[in-house]
Amino acid sequence: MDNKAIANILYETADLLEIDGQDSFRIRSYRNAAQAIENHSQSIKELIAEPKQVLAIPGIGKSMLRNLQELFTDGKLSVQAELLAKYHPSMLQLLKIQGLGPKTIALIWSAYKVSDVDGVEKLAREGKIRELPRMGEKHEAKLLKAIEDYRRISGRFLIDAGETEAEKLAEYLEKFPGIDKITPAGSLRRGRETVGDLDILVTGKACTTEEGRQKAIAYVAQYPPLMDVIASGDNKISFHLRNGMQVDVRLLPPESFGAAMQYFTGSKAHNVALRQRALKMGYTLNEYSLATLEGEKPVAGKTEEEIYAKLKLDYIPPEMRENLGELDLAKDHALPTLITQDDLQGDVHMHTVETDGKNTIEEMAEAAKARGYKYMAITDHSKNLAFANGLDDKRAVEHIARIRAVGKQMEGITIFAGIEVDILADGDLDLSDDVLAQMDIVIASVHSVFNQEPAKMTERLLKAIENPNTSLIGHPTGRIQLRRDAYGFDMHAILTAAAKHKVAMELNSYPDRLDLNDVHLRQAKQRGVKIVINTDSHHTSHMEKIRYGILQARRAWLTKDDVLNTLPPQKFAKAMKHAW
Ligand code: DGT
Ligand code: CA
Ligand code: CA
Ligand code: ZN
Repeated sequence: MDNKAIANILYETADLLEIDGQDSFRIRSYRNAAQAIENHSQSIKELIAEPKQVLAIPGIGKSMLRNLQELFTDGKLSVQAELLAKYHPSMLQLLKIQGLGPKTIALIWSAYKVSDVDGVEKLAREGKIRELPRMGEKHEAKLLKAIEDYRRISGRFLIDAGETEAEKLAEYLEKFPGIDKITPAGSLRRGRETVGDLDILVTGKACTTEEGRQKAIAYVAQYPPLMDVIASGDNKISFHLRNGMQVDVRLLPPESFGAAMQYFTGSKAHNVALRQRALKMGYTLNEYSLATLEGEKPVAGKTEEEIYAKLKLDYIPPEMRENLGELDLAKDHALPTLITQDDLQGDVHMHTVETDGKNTIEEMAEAAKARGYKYMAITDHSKNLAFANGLDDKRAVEHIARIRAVGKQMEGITIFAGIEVDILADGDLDLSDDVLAQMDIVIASVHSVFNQEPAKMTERLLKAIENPNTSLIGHPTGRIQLRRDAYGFDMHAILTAAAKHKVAMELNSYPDRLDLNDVHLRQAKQRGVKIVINTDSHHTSHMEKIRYGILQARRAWLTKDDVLNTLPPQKFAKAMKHAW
């Protein structure tokens, strides 16, 4: 459980206490603790063994400490569990609807005893919300719109949320005797930027008998974060987690595990093409095995590798399984060698306490070094981003000096001095040319005026690319997954200009950005545009998010050669000055 997860539970509990009409002092103590934990730079999980250190965090008193201790020993908070039992866990989803706060939810509950999204939607459609005190037709219409938005995005979750839930569930499943292998399949294994539901495959001795499976399924049904069971059968159980995510758990005998992995990893389009190939070769392929058409004699099924091999194909990495030509390449032994995390020699988009980051230059550099990077760059914001305390020319120059001084002292890693400079509405960069020219790396990004006409936005980005100081364009489309669409512009024109001026495009690995995405990365590669994979870390703990970027790069079939931060330090520095 990381700090963010703990903070979420405390925020939820505060909301539930408010719905329950408890005193404001108690509610505030939960919100304050949540905020303090969210922003605390050390992990509570590690601190919890030292109660004094936890108590030293402002906003955390003795009773909150007891809550945290309970959270780590029992995996839940009894205060929250009791409230959820009283109001039903579906209340947590209601709280996620924009503009529907604890006060209104409490009103709805006291009048109608309804605590779920479907129920509230029905009330609104029947005109029953407007009858509540201080509510009117306008509120009702707004609420319906908010429910619609919630439905539209709540069907999918960010890849890191999917991964976290899969890991938590695996930890729980591992404890069941006779289960010894637990693997996520589906879109999560293919590294898609968002996941619909989780597909978890389980095998072991317990999965080989009906009795064993029934016991295992009963165990899964006791999983604490489970909200409701959707369906349960002989070798499968589907359920919702309290956050609304659907999970399908399937129990397989070991001899079918590879076939099931192949089938449930998908994608559906890849599977259809693979099955056609199997049929042509005289086999049938399903989730249990690859078998001869005649006599149905299994010839492979224990591992995915043996299935692809029997079909005379090289092993296809999950990220490539979208039926975009990968089968032909596998047949001709021509699959690309996809980039891996180990190929990266540096991460060059990071913020520090000087603007809106949480750690110092030294702390970020130490963390980058600990990851084994040969180089890294500090790229704080420029003044246009006032709420982030962005740098003006003078502070930017002072900051470079500080970055270079730290670089001199540290051994084993090169620290580049850079900036993430705003691309202003007219395409000018936010700092003067001679300051930008002193930088090793200039990341130019759009952070404001997102709603320009596409033609205007294209012009704006072209101007930034043509600026001789620009090394790369940061998070080029500006989308925030499940929240904000990309701003409109002519991607083709931008990529063509980037190739011409040798300006790189960023693949920002932050899970809610993943920008450029897999589709755009493929277009960039086709036009010879080079990519830089970064994390945009605002905290040392963010650097591990690089793996989500790597997954997208692999989905776009990128190799080491397509990505500039696989180069050694000197060559990389030249590439940031348009020489590659
Ligand atoms: P998602 O959950 O929307 O993010 O995407 P997936 O790919 O995880 O899709 P899901 O959960 O519906 O199914 C998991 C995998 O099971 C899918 O990638 C391929 C396989 N599968 C599901 N339905 C079919 C089907 O009708 N035919 C075939 N051949 N495979 C299927
Ligand atoms: Ca799925
Ligand atoms: Ca599924
Ligand atoms: Zn940015």
